[in-house]
Amino acid sequence: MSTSPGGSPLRPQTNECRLAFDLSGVWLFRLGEDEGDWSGAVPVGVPGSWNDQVPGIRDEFGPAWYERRFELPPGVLPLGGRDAAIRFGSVCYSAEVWLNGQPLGGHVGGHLPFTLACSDALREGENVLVVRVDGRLGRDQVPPGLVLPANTHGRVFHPDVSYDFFPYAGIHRRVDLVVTPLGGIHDVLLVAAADEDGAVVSVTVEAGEGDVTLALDGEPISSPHRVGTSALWSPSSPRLHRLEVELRRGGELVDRYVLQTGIRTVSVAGDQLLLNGEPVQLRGFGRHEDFPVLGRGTVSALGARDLLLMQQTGANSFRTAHYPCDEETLDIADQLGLMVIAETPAVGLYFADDDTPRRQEQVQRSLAEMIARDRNRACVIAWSVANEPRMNHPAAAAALVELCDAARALDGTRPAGYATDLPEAEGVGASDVVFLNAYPGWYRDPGRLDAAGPALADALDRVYERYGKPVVITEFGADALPGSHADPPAMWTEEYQAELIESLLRVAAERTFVVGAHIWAFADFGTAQADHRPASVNFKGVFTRDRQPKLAARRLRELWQK
Ligand code: GCB
Repeated sequence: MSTSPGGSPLRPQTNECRLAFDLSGVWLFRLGEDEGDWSGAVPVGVPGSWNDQVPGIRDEFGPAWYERRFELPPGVLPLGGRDAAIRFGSVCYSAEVWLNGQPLGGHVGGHLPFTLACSDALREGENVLVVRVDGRLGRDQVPPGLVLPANTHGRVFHPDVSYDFFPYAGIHRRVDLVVTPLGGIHDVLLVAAADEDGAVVSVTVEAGEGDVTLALDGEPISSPHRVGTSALWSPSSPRLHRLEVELRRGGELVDRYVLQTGIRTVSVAGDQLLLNGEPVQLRGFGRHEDFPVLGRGTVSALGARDLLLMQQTGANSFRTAHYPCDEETLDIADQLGLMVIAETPAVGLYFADDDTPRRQEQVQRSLAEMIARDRNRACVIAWSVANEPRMNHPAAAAALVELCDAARALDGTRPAGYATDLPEAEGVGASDVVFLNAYPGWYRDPGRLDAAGPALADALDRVYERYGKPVVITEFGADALPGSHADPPAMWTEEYQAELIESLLRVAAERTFVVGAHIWAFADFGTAQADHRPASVNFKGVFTRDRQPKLAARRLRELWQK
């Protein structure tokens, strides 16, 4: 896992004991193998990918150098009984970091936070933070790039990725200087067990020496603690609570951490998915983090727009395809009551080369980092350990079973599984809920709106017959070029997309074991170049890349709002 002062996975926050000082803003940027001279550097925005921000370097993946100069807020130095660290929300793909010339360490893998201790490097006056970011593709990476054709889904992209989104590089999320008390609160875990009268909440705190006290919404509590049904989190009542943890030594307050969270349970019973013991149906989308200019850089305005549009459309859930999403987006999901399937960055896995062991180790690390980050999230109701792994190798099934087992070992309170386009392959039974990706009427029987429904029905019934488990259709859909129309509907038009989605949703609704349907995708998104991706965009969005509705969005509103 990430290096940090004591390795705490807690998200930074500011209160009388802790400081999170946002270093986002304008940084200096240059491409180059070595740090060299900064005279040719240009200003760039962080968070943000560099590819669509700096003209002319779309297909450059580094190494690149970032620099940020900052002065400390008052009272940071001398640190005294405190530790300082720099926390990065996500750097794609790997990072090495220096503060005032001192190496702090690094991290491999995007979409997840890492924290590097920097107490000895901080100084009064100007501090110089330098980050080397390497976004070059590689077969030992997750997701893998430069994959030989035998190990891909048969599509050729430039740049050479085997997955269907642009491999944006850069500092993609917030960067914070974090100051925390030495021997303070290291981790907090809240687990709920629901029954007819509400839930029993157990809070586990890992902290240095001293007395730990808990308060829920301002009232002192001890663990375990009972709450009534009205306290539970659900899409119709996304109640959030404020859990305050305090650590005192000799009566003195040493540390305080506030966890804003919902209380709810998720389980699988027979062919149903239960939230707080009640069957629940997921309606929603797969969502990429993608926007013009920003690339994969996250801003909370976009997270808010997306999730509010989802809710307005009548959706109650989404999958963070194909990597863990930004923490602020999860804050918004918690507040709106949207249920989230959180996915690792493991898209395009295959098992046929010497790089496989290193790649799998990286998946395991990302899975552990994602669960450490998100396990207190009410909105996160399931883990997806991978998307569409290639299953044509004898080692594949065991590797997927191992990943699902690892997710359950790290967090026994949520179902785990992986999204598959090969539901008959060995290993699919390792999923608690079968996550099925299927493209009838598009990749299969293209242009055949009449054939799509029966094909999906057949696929679903076979999956259920084989596994007897609940099924979420994690992907289905069609590309629609915005403004493109045809009567009768034809592929790539808004009519075709809307008709296909409507007919497949009908097939899903006829089956009680289908506990969810997520349309691919929420919005159009940037891809690498390919003959099936006009203008390097995947047009399966129900909203355009700038978040305007296509016909399908309006149709969904009618269907889902009922
Ligand atoms: C899939 C992939 C997704 C693609 C989608 C498509 O099966 O999981 O990453 O974007 O198909 O549109 O081809």
